[in-house]
Amino acid sequence: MVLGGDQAAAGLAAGGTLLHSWSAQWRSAPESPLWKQGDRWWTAGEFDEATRRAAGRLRAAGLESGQRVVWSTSSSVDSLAAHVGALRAGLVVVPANTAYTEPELAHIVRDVRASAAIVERPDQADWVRAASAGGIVVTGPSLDLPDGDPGDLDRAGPDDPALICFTSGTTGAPKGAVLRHRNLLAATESVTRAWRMTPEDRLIHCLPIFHAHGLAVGAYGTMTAGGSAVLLPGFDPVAVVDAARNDRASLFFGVPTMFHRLVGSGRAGELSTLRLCVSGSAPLPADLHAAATAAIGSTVLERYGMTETLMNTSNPYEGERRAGTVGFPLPGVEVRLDDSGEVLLRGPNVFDGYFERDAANAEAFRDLGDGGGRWFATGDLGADEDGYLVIRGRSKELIISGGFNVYPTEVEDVLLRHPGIREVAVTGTASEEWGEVVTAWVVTDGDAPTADELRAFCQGLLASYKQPRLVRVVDALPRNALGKVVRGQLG
Ligand code: MCA
Ligand code: AMP
Repeated sequence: MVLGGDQAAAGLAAGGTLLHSWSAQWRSAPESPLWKQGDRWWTAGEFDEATRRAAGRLRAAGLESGQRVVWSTSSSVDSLAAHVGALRAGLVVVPANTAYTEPELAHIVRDVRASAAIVERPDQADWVRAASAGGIVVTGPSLDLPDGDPGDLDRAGPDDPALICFTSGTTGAPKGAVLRHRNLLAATESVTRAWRMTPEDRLIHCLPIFHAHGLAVGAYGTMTAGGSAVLLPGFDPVAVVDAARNDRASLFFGVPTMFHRLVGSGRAGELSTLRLCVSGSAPLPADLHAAATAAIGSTVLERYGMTETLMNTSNPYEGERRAGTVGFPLPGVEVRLDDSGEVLLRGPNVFDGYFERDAANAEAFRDLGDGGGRWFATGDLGADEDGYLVIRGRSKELIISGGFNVYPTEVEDVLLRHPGIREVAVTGTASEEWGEVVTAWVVTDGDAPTADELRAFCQGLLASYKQPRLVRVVDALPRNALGKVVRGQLG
C-alpha cells in the first residue's frame, strides 16, 4: 500500500528556511502578540530583538556555525529566544529532556562534541562541564553572557543541520537524529496547512519544548502561522481551561495522558470554545478518544509523528476524524506498508540519518528500487483502514509512557547492576492514565526488591519516567532457541 506523496501538488515552499519565514513575519507585524508567559505578553518584535541579542551573545562567546549547542530547559520565552537565536547564528541545537540524569546528559554532550550548553540547573551545568573535553560555553536560558554583534543572521540553508534530536530509534544506545532546515520547514508547513493555522490562532502550549511535539509542532507551528501561544510551565488541567477562557485560546495540542487527566478533571467542557484539540506522541485509545470528544464537545484530532520524521499523518481537519486511526499522510509525505506491515516513510520531512552512525543508518533506510529515493523504516506496524492509517503496534521494543519513550534495554542495563537481581526483562504494562507503565520482570537470588527500592536504586542513573513502576518476580525469563529473552511472552 502506498498513501499520499505529491509534494508539488501540496504546494510546499521549497528553498527557504523557517528562519526566513519567521523573520519576515516579525518584521511585517512587530506588534502582534507572540508568547504569553505568566501575565506578560511578548510581541513578535520583542521576540525578534531577543533572538538577535541571543545570537550576538552566542557569537561573542566564540561559537561558530555548525557547532552543537545542547539545550535542556523547561518552557520559557528566554529559552525559546536562546533556541531561535542559536539557529539564527547557524548553530545546531541539541534538545535534551530536563529529567535526564548525569549519565544520560553526558552521553549526549560527548556524542555531539558540544561546544555549548544552555541548561537551567547548577547540577546540569556541572555534568556538562565534566562530560566535555574543556572549553565548553555553559550558560542558562537567559544567556547571561556579554553582548556581541549578531552580524549576519539566518545564513543557514535548507540542507544545513538545524537540530540533533536524541532517540534510541529502533535499536541501541540513544543516537542523534539530524534534522535539517528543510525538514523543519516541510514538517511545520504541512501541519500548519493541514490544521488551517492562521495568525488568529492562539495555542495553549503545555508540552515540554525539548521534544519535537512541543518544539516543532507547538512552538515552530505557532511562529510559522504568525499566531500566538500561552506558554505554560507544564500540564495542569486548571491552567489549561483558564487559558482557554481568559486568553481566548483556539488550539490545544497534547499527549493522551493529558486528555485522560482533562476528562478526569471534570472541566474539559470548558475547552468547547477551542477550534481544535490535537492528540499525538502515543496511541489515543478509541474509548479515551470518545470520552475526550464527548467531554470537550468537539472531535479530538489524532495525528502520528516521530522524532526522525516530525509529523507524518493526520486525521482530516474537515471530514471524518476516525478514532483508533492516525488519518492520512500529511502533504508531501509518502506512507507505505511493507509485507510485514511495517510503516515506511518518505518525504521532505524525513531526516537523512543519525549523527555519525553509519551502521544504524544502513539499517534504518531501505531502497525499494522504485526510483523515488530511500524509505525510512519506522519500527511501527500499521494497517490501511479505508485509506486511514492505523498503528497496530511496534516491531521496535519501545515503551511509551505519558508520551515519553523508554527503551527496555536501557532500563535493564541499569537494573542488572542491582545486587539482588540475577536476570531482568523490562516491558510496558497497559495503563489508562499513562498508556503504558514500565514493568520490571526479575529473577532474584533472595528477597525481591520492591518497585520503590528499584526506583531508589535508579536515582541518578535513569530519568524518573524510565524507572519501573511495577515489579513482577518470575522463576525464569522466557527465552527463544538462541537464548534471547522474548519480552512479548511476559505478562
Ligand atoms: C512524569 N513522570 C512520568 C512521566 N512524566 N512517569 C512516567 N511517564 C511519564 N511520561 C513522573 C514524574 O517525574 C514523577 O516522578 C511522577 O511521574 C508523577 O509526575 P506527575 O506530576 O504526575 O507528571 P507530570 O509532571 O504532570 O507529567 C505528565 C505529563 C508529561 C504532563 C503527561 O509526562 C508530559 O509532558 N508528557 C509529554 C511528553 C512529550 O512531549 N512527548 C513528545 C515526544 P517522581 O514521583 O519520581 O518524581 S514524541 C514526539 O515528539 C513525536 C514527534 C510525536 O509524535 O509527538
Ligand atoms: P519519538 O521517537 O519520541 O518521536 O516517538 C515516536 C513514536 O511514537 C512513533 O514511532 C510511534 O511509535 C509513536 N507515536 C506517535 N504518535 C502516535 C500515535 N498517534 N499513535 C500511535 N503511536 C504514536
